[in-house]
Amino acid sequence: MPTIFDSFIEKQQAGRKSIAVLIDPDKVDDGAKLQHLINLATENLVDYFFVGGSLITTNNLAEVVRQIKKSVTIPVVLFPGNSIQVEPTADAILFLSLISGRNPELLIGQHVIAAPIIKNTKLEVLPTGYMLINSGRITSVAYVSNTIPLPEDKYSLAACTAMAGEMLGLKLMYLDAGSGAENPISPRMITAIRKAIKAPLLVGGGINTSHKALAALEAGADTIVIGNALEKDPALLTELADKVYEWNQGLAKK
Ligand code: 1GP
Repeated sequence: MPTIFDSFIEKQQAGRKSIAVLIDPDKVDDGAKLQHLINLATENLVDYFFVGGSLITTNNLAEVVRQIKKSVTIPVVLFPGNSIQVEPTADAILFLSLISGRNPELLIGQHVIAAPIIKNTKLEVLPTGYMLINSGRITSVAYVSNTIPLPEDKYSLAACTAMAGEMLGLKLMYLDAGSGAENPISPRMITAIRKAIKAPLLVGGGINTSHKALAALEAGADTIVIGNALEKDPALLTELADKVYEWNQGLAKK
């Protein structure tokens, strides 16, 4: 049976772009709101749900995963902010190493704590290089992770960071400007990293218009991750999905 990693590779090899909807359990305060988003994601043939956040205060991670899984077959991938965000009923976990930072806890420390717990689950482990790129102001993830994001105009530094992550065996690369970022990651930065590595490239943070989504795809992103904007305007998902669909049909202006 193909794994979730296989699905990233297959899409990448076919030149198909994908969408991941990020659900921050702290921001879905009621089941109806979450259900609306789940239904929209299904209608729009979204590829993945990512679930997690820098800080979860509501203790509802398991409930969010349960509600998604009972409604749809879209894979649920954990996007953990720390080692306690391991929910065995999800399908996979982004095993994130925060390679843009120099906080050993997020390079290897939390992983040691989480490894034996994950080992006892059926979660598919997706070794992922996680790179924070400066977006103009301090984001929650930069603050909570106690790391300095890569400067947004240091293309070579970012490319070498991604390259090193890939050489260390990381299978996916996730470039993040941080949830609700003022500015998404620039196309120039995405292209610099795209040229440096072969791994599927996930890009998120501050993508709140279809124009920004398309710019990220054109620059070389394989998967765009959308969270914050949908919490405010779930209907935006249809617009974004249309762009990805057009791209995948070869209709998008290049
Ligand atoms: C954040 O990349 C994700 O870690 C998504 O960002 O919430 O800004 O869409 P947004």
